[in-house]
Amino acid sequence: MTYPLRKSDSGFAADILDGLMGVPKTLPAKYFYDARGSLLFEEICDLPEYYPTRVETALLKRHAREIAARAGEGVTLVEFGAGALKKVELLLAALPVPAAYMPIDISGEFLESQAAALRARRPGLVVRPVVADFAVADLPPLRAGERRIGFFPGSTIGNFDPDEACAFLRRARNTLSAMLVGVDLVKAPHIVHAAYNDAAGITAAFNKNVLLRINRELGADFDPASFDHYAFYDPRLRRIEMHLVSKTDQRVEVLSRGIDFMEGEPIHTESSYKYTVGDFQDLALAAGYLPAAAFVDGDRQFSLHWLEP
Ligand code: AVJ
Repeated sequence: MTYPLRKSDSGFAADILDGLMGVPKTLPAKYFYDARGSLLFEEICDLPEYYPTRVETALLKRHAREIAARAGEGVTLVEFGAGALKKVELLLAALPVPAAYMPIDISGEFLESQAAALRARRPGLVVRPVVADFAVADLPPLRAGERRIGFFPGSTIGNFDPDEACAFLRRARNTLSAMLVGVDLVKAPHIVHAAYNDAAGITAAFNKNVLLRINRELGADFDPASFDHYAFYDPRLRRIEMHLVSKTDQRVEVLSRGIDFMEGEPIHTESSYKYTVGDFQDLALAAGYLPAAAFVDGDRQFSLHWLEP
């Protein structure tokens, strides 16, 4: 069962071709999340090197009461890029009345199964999953008296360039009463680097999964073994860049077009921006919000921002 906003993914083929025929080659990060990609991301969240999930979870637990008090009673919760629906339970535990919960995620099969599991765990909760790209999904207008809280954890906002992040926040603002955003903080490069270069190779498998998806859905013939996972932190741009780098000169068929790679040529698959608390508050201000509260862990690794429109 799905809710009103299902968007078709007919844009997949066009987006992939666009990205692979561009100079330099790119692929949109949202396409990591097919069923397998969503599972691999869940594995990433449990990796010893991947600190964001653990630190944000601890922050949500520690500040759940204050967040719930700010949220208020009888609210609707809308989560952007909801994944496994785990973090929201930390909020639901503290919210006065179990409110309706609308998780939005692009990974349809995964979202439906996670929603079923959440309903089983919390029989009283109204769960309305929306299979959509949250960056373009239009939320229904706020009804009179409705209080709707946006929840955007995981530093997924870091996948946008700062101007896109600002535009997303500005657009969401009309349909929300407040917004809780998780933002990864600027820190020592080696810590960030390790989080995207785990010893077990799960992040590499996650990165290469997009090639397998293109093979399956577009009849392409990528050999993932002929690409290297390459992720590095750029301290000037304050972002991780993930790439898939061709190990050889090769031609790949995608939708009966030949895509040529030179040895060492990258496909840029993801950027993950890090912010200082002040810089993110400035971004929120530029998007028209009042950054009313910021919660930060003792090691200053991660932040949660309470924004009011
Ligand atoms: C889901 C976007 C928050 O950028 O850290 C994890 C995705 N990529 N490891 C991130 C990701 C590589 C993750 N977000």
